[in-house]
Amino acid sequence: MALFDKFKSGLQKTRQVLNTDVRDLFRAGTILDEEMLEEFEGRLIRSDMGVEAADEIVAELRKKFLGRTVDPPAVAETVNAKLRDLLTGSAGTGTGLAEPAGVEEENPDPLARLTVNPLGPTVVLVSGVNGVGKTTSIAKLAKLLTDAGRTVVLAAGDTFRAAAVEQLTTWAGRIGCEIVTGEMNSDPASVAHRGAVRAKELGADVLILDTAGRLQTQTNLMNELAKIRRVVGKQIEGAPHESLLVIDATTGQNGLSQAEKFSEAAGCTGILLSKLDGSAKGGVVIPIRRRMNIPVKFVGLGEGLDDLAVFEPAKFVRALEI
Ligand SMILES: Nc1nc2c(ncn2[C@@H]2O[C@H](COP(=O)(O)OP(=O)(O)O)[C@@H](O)[C@H]2O)c(=O)[nH]1
Ligand SMILES: [Mg+2]
Repeated sequence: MALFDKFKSGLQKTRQVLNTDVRDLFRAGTILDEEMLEEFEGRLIRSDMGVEAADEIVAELRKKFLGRTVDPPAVAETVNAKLRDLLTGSAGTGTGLAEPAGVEEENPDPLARLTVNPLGPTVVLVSGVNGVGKTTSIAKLAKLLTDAGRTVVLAAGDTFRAAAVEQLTTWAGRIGCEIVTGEMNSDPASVAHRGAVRAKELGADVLILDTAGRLQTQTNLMNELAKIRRVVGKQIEGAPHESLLVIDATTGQNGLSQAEKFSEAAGCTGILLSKLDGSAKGGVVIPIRRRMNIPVKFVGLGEGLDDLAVFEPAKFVRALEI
């Protein structure tokens, strides 16, 4: 399936919520009233786009259409335009993040989405809480990079879970990339260290470090993450160049405060939003953009190896269009 179609089907539930609601609520020929707007706002909020964004969309509809005869395509277009604005415009915290706004390519180079080390392997540290999809997403990212002609080394730094190491080893075999593993319960920093050494030996483009799940309140585990950073930084100048925080889209807004704190504690530079497929909470991309100081760089669209896409706001909005 083409990437865009995957994107579209991944966002089907979110789109359905928006689409059905516009048609249900704003029927052709009726007069658009305050009650309709309130009902619509409630439904927007349920897509987890956040109260502020929902407010803005509804305010726009009120300004343009209140008390007038409903023209459903005009209503839909206003909602779409506002969504586009919220994701690609200067809305929100306005951090001036280097997000490709209007440019669209079928298959953008995944490496270009990372903060690249021009002098050697680019080191990507992946962290987040338990079960959000770190290990799976790492395999998918390795596949995406390999498909784009890059050489990748994986370091299986979740030494707590045998299953995580086995899982990643199997995927590495399928992708055809190297993997460095350690003994169960060994120091993940030593696995990261050996990964960095191996990546340099091979002249690899990218080293991706898996880590065990943790909460930002678990001081010893957060210190462990800091140690991993120090250790790879000694091997490779400036490493980790990219620190990706994995957020599970199905947790929607609930996961967000937690992610904000985690991101600050771990010095994250990008978000990988997993499990966007089948979640009706795709709207969560909007509050992520508003509240977090870092961009969404990749999105997970399923459990398979090919189910990861480079995140581009313009494409996201187009996939969401109602
Ligand atoms: N539907 C869906 N499931 C995913 C996605 N990413 C990961 N998963 C599933 O989430 C579960 C936990 O994934 P895992 O990578 O082990 O999480 P980790 O504990 O953060 O490493 C597994 O069942 C994965 O198949 C995704 O993008 N979509
Ligand atoms: Mg894992």
